[in-house]
Amino acid sequence: MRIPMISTALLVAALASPPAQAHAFLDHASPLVGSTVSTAPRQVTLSFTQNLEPAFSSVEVTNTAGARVDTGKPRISGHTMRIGLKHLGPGTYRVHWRALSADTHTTQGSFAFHVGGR
Ligand SMILES: [Cu+2]
Repeated sequence: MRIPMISTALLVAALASPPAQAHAFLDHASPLVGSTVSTAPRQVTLSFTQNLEPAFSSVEVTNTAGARVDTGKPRISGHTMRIGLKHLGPGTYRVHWRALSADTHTTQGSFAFHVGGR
C-alpha cells in the first residue's frame, strides 16, 4: 500500500516543520472582543502574540459617530498595549489597532465592545 505510506510521511513532515512565522496578532483584549460590559471601562488593554515596536504601534477607540473616546497616546510595554478612555456612556465602541512586531511585520484590526445601559 504505497498511498497510505506517502500520506503518513507528509503528515510527519507537516508536524515536524517549524511554526509559521508569527506576526503580532491580537491574542486577547479587555474588554473582551465583542463583549457587553455593564460598567464603562476606564481603559482598553490589548495583548498580542509578539512584542510590539512602541513607535509604530497604535490604538484608537471610537464611538458610533466615529469620534475618538480614548485619551490619547497608548502605553506599550512588551506585547501589551493600553489606552485610557474618556467616560463612556451606554453604546457601542470600536477599537482600531495597528501593531508593528519585532519581526517588522505590520498587522491591524478592529473589534467592537458594548457598554450596557442601566
Ligand atoms: Cu511577522
